[in-house]
Amino acid sequence: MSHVSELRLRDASVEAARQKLLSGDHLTQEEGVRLFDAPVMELGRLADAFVRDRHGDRVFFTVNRQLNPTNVCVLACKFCDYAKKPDAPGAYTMTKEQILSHVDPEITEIHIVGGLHNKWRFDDYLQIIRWVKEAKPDLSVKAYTAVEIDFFCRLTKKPAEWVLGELKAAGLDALPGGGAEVFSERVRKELFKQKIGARTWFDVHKKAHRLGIQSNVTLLYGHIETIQERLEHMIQVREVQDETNGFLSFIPLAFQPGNTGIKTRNDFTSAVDDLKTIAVSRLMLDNIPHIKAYWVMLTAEVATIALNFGADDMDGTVGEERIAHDAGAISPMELAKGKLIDIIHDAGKLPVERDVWYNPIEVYPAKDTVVVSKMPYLNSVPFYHDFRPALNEVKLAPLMPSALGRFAREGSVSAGPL
Ligand code: V47
Ligand code: SF4
Repeated sequence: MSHVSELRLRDASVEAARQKLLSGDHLTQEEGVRLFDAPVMELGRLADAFVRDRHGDRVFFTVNRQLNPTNVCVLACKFCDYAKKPDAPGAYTMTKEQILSHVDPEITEIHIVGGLHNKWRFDDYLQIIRWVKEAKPDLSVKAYTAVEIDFFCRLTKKPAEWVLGELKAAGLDALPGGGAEVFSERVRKELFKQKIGARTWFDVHKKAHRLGIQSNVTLLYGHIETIQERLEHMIQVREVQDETNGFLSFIPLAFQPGNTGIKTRNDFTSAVDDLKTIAVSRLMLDNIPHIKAYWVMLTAEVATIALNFGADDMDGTVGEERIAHDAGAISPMELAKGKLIDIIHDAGKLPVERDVWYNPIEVYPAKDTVVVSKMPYLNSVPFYHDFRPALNEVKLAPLMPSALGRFAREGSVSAGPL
């Protein structure tokens, strides 16, 4: 029995989606459109049941820093308030010292993304990875979007496989999901016509997956795109995932209007639209392991609720983020680790600190909470068959045997088949 199979729903479209998912089939674009029109709470119940079947009560986070080494960019995407021309006021290029000041001792992951600098060579970008890895060899490095990788191919006149191989040798661990925007030629021509489209973006990610570099994928929503275009975007991602299985997480990015002129300054996406987009992403992308509630763009408040609408990852502590904040994001620059843990407890979930590949590093149950490890193996099914903890104080955490043994020894997990 699963949460999805036991769920009783009143809305016909959400119930039809439930039946379809139980049969193991992907939802169609039309079914996705109907979900966007469905009552938000019903949609949330199905997405939450779906995510509970996969991840139990776990919500992942990481102790990370965002590093945006330069905002100088040869492109000028209309939705981007971050990029500057080289001589424009506010243009910056970090020194080695400034870059290394982002490598705090407590972080386990660094996320590097920035502009396409008019003077930098590929080696300057490689050097940044080498510096941070030298400073902290156990740091996970998630760096450079497909847009940057394609730029490096142009700079070096080498194929993406070579560029990715060099980055990997320098210490790259995973690719972030940026630069995907919306995979619609109509939107591309309107908002970012100089930038790579869907074909090149997917080509880079497929090549990375083949080289054993896993990646994320984003959707920039809440500007001029239609609901149909959001769903087409999700379906394209799902098709590539069926082929490569290399995507770790899907990240809906709520558009920050800032001074872009696309919308007025305070015309942020509504919380209902944010929650529906998270929930529909969870249900459409049934082959992607994780959905991220990126609090920087959603706000911490909406991200907290999103953890009951299908999201199972909060990204991380982040620190000094520039892209969203230059476009007027109202979230703080950083959330302390303790605050992230509190947010996840507030959502009634179990905080799990992770590495870039979602291996659990630490489990943080709330006071008086009992954590039971639900082993994700078929031979463990009898153990859990009738196990339906009625109390909110019992949290389920699917864990592999090695992790279960370690957390049981450390005392953060109370029971499980050992
Ligand atoms: O590609 C630019 C977006 C992205 C705006 O992989 C904007 O774990 C909203 O990709 N409003 C970069 N978004 C950020 C990104 C990301 C963030 C968090 C986690 C991960 C991950 C990736 O930011 C860009 C672009 O799509 N962006 N301008 C704006 N005004
Ligand atoms: Fe440059 Fe990226 Fe901004 Fe486009 S979104 S202008 S490529 S920094």
